[in-house]
Amino acid sequence: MNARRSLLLTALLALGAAHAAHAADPVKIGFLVKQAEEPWFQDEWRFAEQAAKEKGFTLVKIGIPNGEKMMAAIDNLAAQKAQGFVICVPDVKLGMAVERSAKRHQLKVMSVDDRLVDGAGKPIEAIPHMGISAYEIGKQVGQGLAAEVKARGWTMAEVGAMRVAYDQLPTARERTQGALDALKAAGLPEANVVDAPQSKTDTESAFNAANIAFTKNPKFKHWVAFGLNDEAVLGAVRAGEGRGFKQDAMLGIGIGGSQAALNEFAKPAATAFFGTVLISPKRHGYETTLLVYQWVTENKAPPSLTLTSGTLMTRRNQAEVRKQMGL
Ligand code: FCA
Repeated sequence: MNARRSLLLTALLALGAAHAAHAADPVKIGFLVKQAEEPWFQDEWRFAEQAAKEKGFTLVKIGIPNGEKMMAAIDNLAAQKAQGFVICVPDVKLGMAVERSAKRHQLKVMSVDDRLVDGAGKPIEAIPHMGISAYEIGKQVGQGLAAEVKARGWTMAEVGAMRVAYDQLPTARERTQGALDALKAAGLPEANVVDAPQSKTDTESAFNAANIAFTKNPKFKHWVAFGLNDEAVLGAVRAGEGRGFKQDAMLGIGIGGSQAALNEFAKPAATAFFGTVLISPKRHGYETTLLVYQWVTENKAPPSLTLTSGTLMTRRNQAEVRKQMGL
């Protein structure tokens, strides 16, 4: 009995020592994003830095535009003795690879914005996630467009609805579905929906996609445009301008509300970029990083799923809305 007890004690002491040694390592947390040049991700990084500064840990920011760079970045974090990371992957189908690599390196991982899926396309529940309430936010986009269509006295039958689409990404599909459902509920005929599939989630790809869609659908007098983010809608708006659809003939509402949208609102004359649903880079950057920090230092795992909300922001009410959101 005694021998067994002392053995147990030794084991406990050893465990404690190992834990203490671990706790003494400086905390290092990675923040990996798929599109480092996009203002939304720049904002997430900025807020993640704020968490690092407050808590006194090191933040390692790495851009991961493809799977190869992503795998190298995770290995790199492990080699630097990081303990965990937040990730927005270049392709959600890389989910299993992320999970395996994190496990192998004993790194805590949490996803942000784009939820990882397994081989069957199901969300990987074991990886905590913070994303936006995509469908609801999409609905806000659609309702905002419908309200402005009405305010301008346009007839829905004459309005083409351009869905800048990136359907391989579930959150993107849900966002545009929400917008479509709201527009249809407001009287948009199904036949007026025009898909403009983009090959990447940036402005240039959206511009190219929208140009093709305009060419194929010359019959509409007015246009509304929506997509997964501000870049998608900006691409459509720029393409519209090239076709003679300026702000009096076209309306777009994006999702994001970071610098890309603000630059557009700052132009002296209004463009067809009517508004955006402002989402919170602070929650997605600061809060996720803090959650991983607490996971590393207190062994407290983040909630498995957090969905954040948004607020419609237009050129008119931008200052007020940003203030309300603490930006
Ligand atoms: C996705 C989009 C980004 C941003 C984020 C919240 O990752 O690609 O533009 O909208 O969700």
